[in-house]
Amino acid sequence: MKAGFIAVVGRPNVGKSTLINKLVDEKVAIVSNKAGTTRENIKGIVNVKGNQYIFIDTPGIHKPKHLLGEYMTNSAIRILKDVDAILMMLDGTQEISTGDQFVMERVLSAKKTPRILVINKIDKLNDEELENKREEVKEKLGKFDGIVEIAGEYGIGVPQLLDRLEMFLDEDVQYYPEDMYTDMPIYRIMTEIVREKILVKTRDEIPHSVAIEIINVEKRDEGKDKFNVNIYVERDSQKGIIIGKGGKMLKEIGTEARKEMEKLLDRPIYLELWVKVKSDWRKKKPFLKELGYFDEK
Ligand SMILES: Nc1nc2c(ncn2[C@@H]2O[C@H](COP(=O)(O)OP(=O)(O)OP(=O)(O)O)[C@@H](O)[C@H]2O)c(=O)[nH]1
Ligand SMILES: [Mg+2]
Repeated sequence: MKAGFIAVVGRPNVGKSTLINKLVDEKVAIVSNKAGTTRENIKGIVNVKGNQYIFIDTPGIHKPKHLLGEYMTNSAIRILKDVDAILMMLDGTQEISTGDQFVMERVLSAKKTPRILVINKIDKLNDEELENKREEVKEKLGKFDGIVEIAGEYGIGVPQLLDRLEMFLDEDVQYYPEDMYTDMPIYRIMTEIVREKILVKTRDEIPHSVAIEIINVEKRDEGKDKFNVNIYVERDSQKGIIIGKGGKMLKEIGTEARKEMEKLLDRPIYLELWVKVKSDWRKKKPFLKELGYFDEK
């Protein structure tokens, strides 16, 4: 078997996690239309034609405003030197920004790592727009070992991407068993599911101010296991928004999250959600560590 590690990096919201899920054909990473969805590195393992591709989804690289943001951006940058190839992703529907150029500088500084530029969301571009994008890439970005055009959400260009990456894999190795598609612990995936429901249903600063923690699991021989889960927000006003009028919002979040968790676990569960205020938790290292954010992944 041939195998290798491939980092997927880019600005927030360009579609990194969507591509990883498509490649793995499982939902390993949560996705939303809000920038800053992914908070840590997540492996998505793909086995095809005797090749093992270990993709590493990373948080969108941005200028951090707090300790959590610093951890997020550093998680992406830290692994660039340790992988066999880097995919730097652009949102093809947007002009190349200083944010993209900042990502590129980081990618170029991992001098020895091969790098492929991925233009994503081409489903939204016509031929002329795509041609203009190619020109813009030539003008504004540095040298890459290849350019691949995809629409990750629809799988367009994905087989070609895998073919393009084959040459970067190492011979005669296999890093993970063939039935393993991620290194995310199942409880971590469960907390991410709750976070995704909140991300999708709320706006403004709420999505960024939320953290999820499983506090306790009551195992019951007869009947369903009960998961007690805390939703942390930074202020009282945010608590009110998450709970909603008469508890409506929290109920919706709970129902949607539970259904997805049950699918993941393949059994019915009870899910009890509690909303707690932890002021400025994104700036507090001990609490971030408790949430698992300062592990080297
Ligand atoms: N039209 C179109 N939209 C896409 C495509 N891929 C992703 N998207 C959308 O882009 C948005 C962001 O997707 P994510 O996968 O969460 O982006 P990300 O790069 O992981 O974002 P962060 O985790 O915040 O860094 C979502 O609304 C996706 O549905 C695509 O190929 N075509
Ligand atoms: Mg993401």
